[in-house]
Amino acid sequence: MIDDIGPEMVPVVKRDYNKENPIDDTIKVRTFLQTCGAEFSASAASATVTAAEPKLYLHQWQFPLAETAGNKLCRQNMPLPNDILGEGLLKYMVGDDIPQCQGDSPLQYLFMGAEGTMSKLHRDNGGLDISIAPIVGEKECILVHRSDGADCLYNLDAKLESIDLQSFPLMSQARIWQTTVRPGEILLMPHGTYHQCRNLTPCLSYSRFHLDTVNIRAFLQSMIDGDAEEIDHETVIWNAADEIVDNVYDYVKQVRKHVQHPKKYNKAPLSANMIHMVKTLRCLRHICRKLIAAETRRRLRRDSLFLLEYQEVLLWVRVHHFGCHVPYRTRKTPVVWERLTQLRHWQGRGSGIS
Ligand SMILES: O=C(O)CCC(=O)C(=O)O
Ligand SMILES: [Fe+2]
Repeated sequence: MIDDIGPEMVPVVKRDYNKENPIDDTIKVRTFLQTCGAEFSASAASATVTAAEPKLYLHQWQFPLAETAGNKLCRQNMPLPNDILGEGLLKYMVGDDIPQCQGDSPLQYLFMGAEGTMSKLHRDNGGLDISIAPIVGEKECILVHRSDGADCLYNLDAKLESIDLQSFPLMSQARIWQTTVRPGEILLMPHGTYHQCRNLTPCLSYSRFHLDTVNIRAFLQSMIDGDAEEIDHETVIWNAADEIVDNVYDYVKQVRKHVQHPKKYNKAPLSANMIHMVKTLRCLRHICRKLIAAETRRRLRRDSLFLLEYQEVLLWVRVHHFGCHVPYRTRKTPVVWERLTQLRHWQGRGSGIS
C-alpha cells in the first residue's frame, strides 16, 4: 500500500473530533500507515494497544480525486444488479474532467482505522443513498430514520450512547437500527439516513454514494435546498440526461434505418439496458414536470430576488428535459433540445417502450 499510494494526501480525524467539522488534518498515506499501521495490526492481533497519542482515523478519503489512487481503484468494483440498485447516474458526473475516474463515480470513499475509531451520528446531505462495505474488519452501524433526527432525537441533542428519556421523551419513538457489517456484506442506506459507525476491529471500508431513479427526487430537492455545496447536482443531471439521450437517440436512428430500408438494415435488438435508459429519461421528465408545477405555484408567493435565482434552475430544467420554447443559455442545450423533441415523436409512435 505504501508503494502504491504512499505519497497521496488523505484526510484524518482524531479520537475526540468535532462532529460539525471532523477533518482534523490531511497527511500522507505513508505517514498515516507508519503512525497507525502498528496500532492497526496490533489491534488486529487483539493485543492491548496503549496509544499515547489519540488514534487517527483515515476519514472519508475521496480517492477518485487523487491521481494515482484514482487510476488504481476506480472501476474496480462490480455494480450491484439493477434489481437491488438501479443503474447509477453519478458515473456521468465528471466526464473527462477527472481522467482517473475513467467514467466511474467520483463520490467513492475509503475509511481506515483501528478498533474503536468512529464517526459520530450524522447524515450526508445531497439526497444520495450510501453503501458501506468493509473490506477488512467489522463495523458497527447505528441508523436512525431520516425523519426522526429533528423531532425524536431533538436535532441530535439526544445521545444514542446515553438514552435519557426524562430529558428526551420522544426518543422512544425514533426508528433506530443497529447492525454489524463484515467483509462480503454491504449496508445500503436510503438517502438522508442518520448513521453512526464504529470500527469493532481494525477496519478498512469502502463507502459509495448512489443515485438512481428511486432517489432522484431527493437529489433534486437537495439541489433546490442547496444543502450540499460539494455536489454539483446540476452537472450530474445534465450529463446523465445528455448521455442517455445520446444513447437512446443512436438506437432510434438504427430503428429508423430498419423501418425505412428493412432489406438493407437489420432490426436493432431492444436491450434491457435501453429500456432502462428510456425509463430513466421518462422519470426525469415526470419529476421535472412536478417540480416546475410546484415551483410555478410557489413562485407567485416568493419575492422577486429569489425568483430571479430560481428561474435559472427552472429554465435549466425546462430546456434540458422538455425542450420548452424558452430562451436558453446553457451549454449544449440546442442539441439536446432537438434530440428530446425527436425522441418524443418517436416514442409517440407506439414503439412499445414509450
Ligand atoms: O465508516 C465510517 O466511519 C463512516 C461512514 C460514513 O459516514 C459514510 O460512508 O457516509
Ligand atoms: Fe456518512
